[in-house]
Formats: sequence, structure tokens, C-alpha cells
Amino acid sequence: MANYKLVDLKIMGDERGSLIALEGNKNVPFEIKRVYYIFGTKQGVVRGRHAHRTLKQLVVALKGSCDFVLDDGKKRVYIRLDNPAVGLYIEDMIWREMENFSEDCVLMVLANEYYNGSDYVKDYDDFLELIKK
Ligand code: T46
Repeated sequence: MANYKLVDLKIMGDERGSLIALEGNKNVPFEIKRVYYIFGTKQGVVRGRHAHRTLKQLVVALKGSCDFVLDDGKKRVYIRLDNPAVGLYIEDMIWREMENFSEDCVLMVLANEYYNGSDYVKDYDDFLELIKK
């Protein structure tokens, strides 16, 4: 699958601790228009279960861990996010599910567009139809 990648984020560490800077069109592969974060996810919950028609995002587990399932209609990959120095870049038209959230998990997501409900594809069969086109 070519439409996702793990991005190593450089840690600017010194004796006081660590700092990571995210910059649009530099270490983040798009201009950043929106940032949101997901926390307090209950045990056993599966989030996501949709694709986006055009949205591109970079996801970082700032704290704790969770598993991403990415599906391009042909193949499924499973990615554990548990390191604040690694970003998961997800392009458009990838089905995603997030599961196995640790209690302390905080996911930060950077997006290249403002929130738009009509960008979501929430039905898996519709997703499969759309990627055929
Ligand atoms: C994704 C994964 C990683 C807003 O009002 N504004 C926003 O920017 C977002 C992202 C959501 N919302 C509302 C829409 C829903 O009523 O917040 C509620 C929860 O959103 P959603 O069900 O989309 O959340 P997740 O965790 O299933 O998915 C989110 C992103 O939507 C999605 O793009 O890739 O996180």
C-alpha cells in the first residue's frame, strides 16, 4: 500500500527533555488547516470505520497507544501507534479503523482541510465502489 507512511519526527532534545516541532509542507507533507485530538476513548471501542474522499492527515500518539487498521480495498495493514516521535500519514480514500486504545491514549491529528462531514465515506461497500472508479 503506497497511500500511507510512517514519518519519523526529529526530537530536539536537551538535558531538560524533548521537543518536537511540526511544520506544514516541511515535516508534515501538507499545509495544516486543522488540528484535533482524541482522548478518553473507552475500553473496547473501535473508532473511525470510514474513509475520506479528499482529506489527508498525520496522526501522532502523543501519549499511550492504539492500533490503526488501514485498508485500500485490496490490502489491510495493522499499525501500532505508541511513539510521539512517529507520525502516521494517511492519504485520501483509505478505510481506517482505530482500536485497542490504552486508557491514557491521546491521539493528535493534523489535517489538510477544515472539517467537512460530506467528505466522509461511512459505508464500506460504498468505499469499495468508489475506489473502483
Ligand atoms: C480520522 C480519525 C483518525 C467535528 O466536529 N470536527 C472535527 O474536526 C472532527 C474530526 C470531528 N467532529 C465531530 C464529528 C463527530 O460528531 O466529532 C465527532 C466525532 O468524530 P468522528 O466520528 O469522525 O471521530 P473518529 O474518531 O471516528 O474519526 C476521527 C476523524 O474524523 C477521522 O478523520 O481519520 O479520527
